[in-house]
Amino acid sequence: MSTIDTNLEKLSKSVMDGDIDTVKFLVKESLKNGVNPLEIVDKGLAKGIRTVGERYGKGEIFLTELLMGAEAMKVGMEIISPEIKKQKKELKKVGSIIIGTVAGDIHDLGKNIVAALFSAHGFDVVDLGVDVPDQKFIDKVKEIKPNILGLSALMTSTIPKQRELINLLKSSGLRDKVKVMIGGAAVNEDYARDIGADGYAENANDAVVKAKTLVVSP
Ligand code: B12
Repeated sequence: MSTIDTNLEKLSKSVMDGDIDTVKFLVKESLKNGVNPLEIVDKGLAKGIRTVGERYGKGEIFLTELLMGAEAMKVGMEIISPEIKKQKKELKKVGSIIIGTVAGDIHDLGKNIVAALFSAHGFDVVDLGVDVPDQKFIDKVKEIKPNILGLSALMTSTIPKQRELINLLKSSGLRDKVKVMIGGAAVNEDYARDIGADGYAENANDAVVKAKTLVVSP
């Protein structure tokens, strides 16, 4: 295993341990070694938090440990997000997106990665944050007229909001004015099709690729 892979492995373990100082150190070290920021997220931070989630789901760890892991991931992301945004792939504006986590849901680690990558690829990004009330999404779509509305939801209890929002766009006369993309660990391609979303993506990279096709072929 190379030093880079060893560091990413250690990074993932540090997220699992909620060891913020080591996370900070290893993220900076990996960046210094020229590792792509997205690889640091994927093989280090996100891998760690996914394992924490699995253990929490199986009842192997407590909520405090889940919180500590999430905090460690957040601190790592605070260092990496500006680096992702720096990787501007295109100079001209590609399109615009409003993104947010639906009402009742405060998960934002993944949504923030998606937002950072959209920004790096030349999209204007308006991030409404977490626990966003339905009406706020609608008002912002009216105001900003983005190409895409991105809805993140991580829990089985909050994914119905994505369907509700699509219905609300319809009843507000906005459905044909904006493409809707959905994401989050609890949803998939079939669900996206079922609720009438225009796109689903499993990760930030796919999200940007998919969004670009939606913007060029409306
Ligand atoms: C970290 C975490 C937390 C953190 C959140 C911190 C934060 N700032 O986000 C904390 C500790 C606060 C938390 C709280 C809770 N959590 Co939590 N959490 C997680 C965990 C472990 C990881 C989520 C994560 O960040 N993943 C890493 C990122 C990189 O991946 P991602 O979010 O999937 O995002 C990627 C893709 O999905 C996609 N994507 C994401 N959004 C979007 C949007 C668009 C438009 C697109 C195109 C793509 C896209 O791209 C992203 C990047 O690749 C998950 C486990 C899991 N498997 O998801 C549980 C999990 C989601 N949580 C869960 C639960 C139950 C809770 C709590 C209710 C716990 C409690 N008892 O209080 C609370 C909920 C509070 C609330 N009202 O929202 C459950 C949900 C179960 C379910 N099926 O409903 C899970 C699955 C854990 C479990 N196994 O039980 N949680």
